[in-house]
Amino acid sequence: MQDFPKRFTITAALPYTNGPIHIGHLAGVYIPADIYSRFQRIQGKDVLFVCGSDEHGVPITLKAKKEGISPQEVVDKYHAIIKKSFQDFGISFDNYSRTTAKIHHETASDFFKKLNENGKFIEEITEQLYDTESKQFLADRFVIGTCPKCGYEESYGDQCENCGTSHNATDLINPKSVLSGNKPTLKKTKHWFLPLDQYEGWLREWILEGHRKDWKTNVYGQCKSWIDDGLRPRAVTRDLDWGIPVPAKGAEGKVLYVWFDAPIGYISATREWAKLEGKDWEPYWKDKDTKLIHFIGKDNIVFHCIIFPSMLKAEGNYILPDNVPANEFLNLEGNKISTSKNWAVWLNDYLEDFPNHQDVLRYVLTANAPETKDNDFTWIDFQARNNNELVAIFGNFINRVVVLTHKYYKGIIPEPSSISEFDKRVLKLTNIESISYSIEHFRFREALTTLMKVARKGNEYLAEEEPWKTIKTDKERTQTVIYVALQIASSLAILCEPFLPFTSEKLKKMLRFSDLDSVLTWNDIQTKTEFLPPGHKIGKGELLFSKIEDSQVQEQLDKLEATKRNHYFR
Ligand code: B3M
Ligand code: ZN
Repeated sequence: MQDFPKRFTITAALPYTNGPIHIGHLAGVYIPADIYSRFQRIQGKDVLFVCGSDEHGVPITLKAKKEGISPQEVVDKYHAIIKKSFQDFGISFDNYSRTTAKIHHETASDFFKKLNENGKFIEEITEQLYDTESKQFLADRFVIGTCPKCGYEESYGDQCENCGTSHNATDLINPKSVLSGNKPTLKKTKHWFLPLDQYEGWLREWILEGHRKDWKTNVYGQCKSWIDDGLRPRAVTRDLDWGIPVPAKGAEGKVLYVWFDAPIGYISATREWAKLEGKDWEPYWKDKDTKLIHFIGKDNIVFHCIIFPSMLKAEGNYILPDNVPANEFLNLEGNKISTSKNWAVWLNDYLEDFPNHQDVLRYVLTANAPETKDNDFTWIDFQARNNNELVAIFGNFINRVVVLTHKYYKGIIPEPSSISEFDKRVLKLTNIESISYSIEHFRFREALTTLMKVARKGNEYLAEEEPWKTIKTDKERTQTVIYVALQIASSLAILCEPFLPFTSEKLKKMLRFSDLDSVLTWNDIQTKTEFLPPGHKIGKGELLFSKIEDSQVQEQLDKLEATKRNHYFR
């Protein structure tokens, strides 16, 4: 086994706690992160996979205002819903924390203090946008205006959702208060700035020279464009009352910018986990033998590739991300997913309509993942992939093997007579190197396609060998064929774990892996061709997947139509 890296710290973007999560979140961030984490774990790597709720920032405040409740009530409500959705879908976090946790407030405060004490900030009184009617400074999502880089007219104060650029609110052309609709005035206030311009040379070397080959082209390209445009100091404090109080003199009434505290949330989640587990958190963030990987959506690239690494660099003791495999966006039935327009498939709703169908969604979202470009989720495609791939190929193959084993051999693996060259080739077809390679390079769609090829081969093998016919004419050959097919079924049980954990679990139970002398691992697939020995008894078959009917698809389409009538064209 490889020695490097010694361990993995894998993070998935902290979701804003202002609503439940939807398929776009799952497809872009959490499924890829989970596949990667599960894959590294089953290879015996030391993996820490963390996430948590992002509970500060303007989106929360706005939601609280809208619902007439306090920000704390908002985050308590959605933290519980989001946490449950992740559990329901088998996202295997080692810790799911939250940024209102005490340990996070301490960690983020200490981080700020250290940078402040070491002179890493510029303190400056500048003019900021102010809403005289609401008596409030306007930063981040409190203000929209035209993006100075791309001309998009609804850019937020801190970031343009269209081109991904991050800017200062005062850079917006024609700014407008989200609270009153008024044109803001300017008012003087003091803030702490991280002088990103001082990190430009270093960023250029670290990213543009150091990661030209291994970072995804979309990620690399965005970083290059921002660095080439020139970086400027960015305020890391805000005049708001919801957030982590700025631990400095003269900072009363100010809080840390949400994008300053949120990524530190990865560190707090690690510390919280270590405390619970009685472990040391520091190697996961400070040891050079640790690979740090951030899974995010494309709108978070600037924060994870430029700002957070600059903060880590300023602190001085931390490792930097080895890779930031950001995905593009998933659309729904041809339109951009939108929380405010309710144009989404919410995970909690999905499970009500499709109970126990977690793996189906995981499958479809991986097969259709927006890895290199935006992609579209449609219910017709969902149904087709379930019925034509999961049911007709994977499920059908497993079902046939299990049923035939029971029918001909009372569920006991038969002794193969002679294994032909053809059988040997079939047994070698698990393509594990190729699946591993794809996962290691964050190409999860490709990995899943290869996995399905194994199931397809299994199906074809049975169709060609026709054991249901040979049982009458050639008993010995039939034994070999069923034996070989059972080995393929076993390798599928292991190989599908990162992608379809619930199916893997069911299949392992069906094949009674727990009765084997030793635990089968991912690496066994590489080195062995026999996983279930002759004489091993398997359990009763149960259907892994079931057909999705036209009426179920229609129901979902009707729901979306209703949403369109209610919100979309308003
Ligand atoms: N909450 C943005 C988002 O949900 C933000 C991610 C934080 S990761 C440190 O898109
Ligand atoms: Zn823009």
